[in-house]
Amino acid sequence: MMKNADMKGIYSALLVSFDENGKVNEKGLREIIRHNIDKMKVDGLYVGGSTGENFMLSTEEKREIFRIAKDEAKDSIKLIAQVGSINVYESVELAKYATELGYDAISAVTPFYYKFTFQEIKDYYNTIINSVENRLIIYSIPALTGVNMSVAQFGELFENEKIIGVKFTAADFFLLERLRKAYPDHLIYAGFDEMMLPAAVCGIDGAIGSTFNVNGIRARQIYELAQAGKIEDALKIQHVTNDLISAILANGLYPTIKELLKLQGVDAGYCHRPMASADEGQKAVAKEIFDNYLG
Ligand code: MN9
Repeated sequence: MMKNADMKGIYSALLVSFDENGKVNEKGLREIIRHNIDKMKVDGLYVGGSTGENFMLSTEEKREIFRIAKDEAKDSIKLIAQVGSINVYESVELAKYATELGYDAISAVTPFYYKFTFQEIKDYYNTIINSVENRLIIYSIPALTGVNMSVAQFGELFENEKIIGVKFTAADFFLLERLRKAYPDHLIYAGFDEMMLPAAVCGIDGAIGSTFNVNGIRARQIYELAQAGKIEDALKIQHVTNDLISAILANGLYPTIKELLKLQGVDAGYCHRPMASADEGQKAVAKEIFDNYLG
């Protein structure tokens, strides 16, 4: 059996509920976590990612979110803590904290903004994971970070046996296929929910997505049907899913998912400025989206 196979599955990239002033709304955050566990039936949560509006938060707020998520989920599902930051010392602190809390793995986005060399990126990953007794999943999202790594460079990172996989948030299926063939024992998670089926055909081990907070049941169906080789059935569900995702993206990704949660009684709160929360027009569209796809 594949090493680290315990980490396979469907993970929601956890949204965070904020109050109007950008403070974490603990009650709301707990409700989002419960909704994911009880209603979306996900295998795990990816805490502190893009969807968690993480890169706008202080270290203290990131710690608070890790603590609340673990306290609410306990050991009922898998938990991955995204600790990446362009301050590697902050990442180390967060990696230690998440490990103490009992997170099943940590993850770190490729360091962004400055054009770091690959040697610098490698130093960053080894520094983070070698500071803790845990495992690390690379978070690759070139569209937001500008960092593109080759098959060989992933291989250099995977030389550290504590680096167990990658969250692959890209539309590059040639690269995905090459990684799958080259590293059959590493975990590859699809990061774009709208491309889960083609990624599943390439042999992913799971998926991590924002839309699973509201569409987790369909996401699992796509994944499981694809794994069973039932591609046509999976495609039908991907089509409906992508009608939903297209509508969400056109109305504003995170604000709309928060409104869709609120329509189900989950106190998903505000977005964190400078990200704007849904206005009245977006709320009305969210209601239509809900009625069309989730009601
Ligand atoms: O975690 C998410 N990536 C970002 C992965 O939000 C940047 C995806 O789930 C996308 O939100 C989703 C919509 O494009 O696929």
